[in-house]
Amino acid sequence: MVKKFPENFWWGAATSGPQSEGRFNKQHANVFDYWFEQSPEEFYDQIGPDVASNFYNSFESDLSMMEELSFNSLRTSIQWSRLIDDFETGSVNQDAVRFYNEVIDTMIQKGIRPVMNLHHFDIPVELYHKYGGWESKKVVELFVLFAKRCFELFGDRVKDWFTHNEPIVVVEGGYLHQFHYPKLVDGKKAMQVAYNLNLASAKVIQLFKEMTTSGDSRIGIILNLTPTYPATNSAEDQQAAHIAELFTNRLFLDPAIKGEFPEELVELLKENQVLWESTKEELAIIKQYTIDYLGVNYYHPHRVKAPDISPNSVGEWVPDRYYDEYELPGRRMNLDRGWEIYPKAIYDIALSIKEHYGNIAWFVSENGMGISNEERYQDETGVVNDRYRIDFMTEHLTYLHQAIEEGANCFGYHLWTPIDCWSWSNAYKNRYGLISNNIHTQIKTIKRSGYWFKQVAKDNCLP
Ligand code: BGP
Repeated sequence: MVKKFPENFWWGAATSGPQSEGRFNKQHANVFDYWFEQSPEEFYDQIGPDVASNFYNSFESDLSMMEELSFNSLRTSIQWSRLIDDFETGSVNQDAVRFYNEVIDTMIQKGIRPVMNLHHFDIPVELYHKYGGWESKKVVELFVLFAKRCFELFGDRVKDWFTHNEPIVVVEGGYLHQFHYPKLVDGKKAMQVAYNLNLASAKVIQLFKEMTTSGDSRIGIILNLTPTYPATNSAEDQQAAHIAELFTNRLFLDPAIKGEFPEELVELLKENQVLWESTKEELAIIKQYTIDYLGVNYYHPHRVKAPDISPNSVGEWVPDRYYDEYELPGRRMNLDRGWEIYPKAIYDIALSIKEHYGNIAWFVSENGMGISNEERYQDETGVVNDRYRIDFMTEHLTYLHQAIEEGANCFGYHLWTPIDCWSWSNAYKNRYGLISNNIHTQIKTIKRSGYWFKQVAKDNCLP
């Protein structure tokens, strides 16, 4: 059977400012720029974000390659630390305005819909040092000011906006598991950061609604959803999965779509004295200003079992005390990234959005496979023969197609990522692109998966 996708389906890919642009002409450092300056040895091969994939200098030819691959849309982000000169007044940097204007205009000229995100793990480090970053409500206000500048400057041409990418990663990486700056383990701070990120998103949506008069502009949030599967059907394992689901997915999904935090989660945080500080006025904003549509990043499932040690044990309170990770015997793994490959989860996500979240419009905003040493798969002409990535996309898209046939309201698929790019502390270890990037010469070459993607996007159909 031919697997045709809905009309006007978004075909394209996602990247972010901090991972693609490079630090050229950037006045301020974000937390990752700073972390690399302080401790380059903590980054794979000691490669930092200085050049990234050189998008700042080569966006025209990069976008031409994406046009060649039949992209009709591309998501990237505007860097707060590039656009704004003075965070308190919101004065803008003219070079950055010129750069983002040119990028947006070039995308439109090439028939590539610009999809813009505002925060992709890249808070300016100055705001961390001065105010404690996302722990502070002052920073929430400054983020709204940054968003205001973005809407004023680019809102005439950019119709698709997102407030955050994967905010739970800021919480987990920065405040629970130490893989993002500031690398703390502090449950109380983590929960305040989670609340403030939700508040920031709602406040930006409020501003957007006040500023936008035309009906064709939309705003949402991008969440990485990791469906949680219990190891067994025992009541204990199911309860562990239920709590994991509250923390990893519903902490952001419920306020974004339903305008409120799950009651059970709030109770649990209260009992443990780690509930965030909120006001009635803020909660009213979160209630009223929910998203128009949702971006879902999906990479891997989450499998859990009841914890070996009692959740009531002493020590720093962290959400992980309610569940242990569980390795399903025989699971398929991408060993390079250490993530399980489980395409059916994309179907489960789609049906869960349909059943529990009012079938809100959504798209796959990231999905992808990071592989190291891809040079080993180059053929004699230098093209990376990445059959595994084609299989990966085929399997995920097949499940997505099935869900759409069953009524899922999904309007697009973006792969992570168009061109191999810099990836946080893993730097250039794992490659995800449809286009390879030689990091020494910055020469870019379409991979076999790129040609495959081109055909799929053109036909709006799986082969
Ligand atoms: C997502 C992020 C991206 C990207 C991707 C790949 O979580 O939104 O920025 O990095 O994951 O993951 P990684 O780079 O960690 O391999």
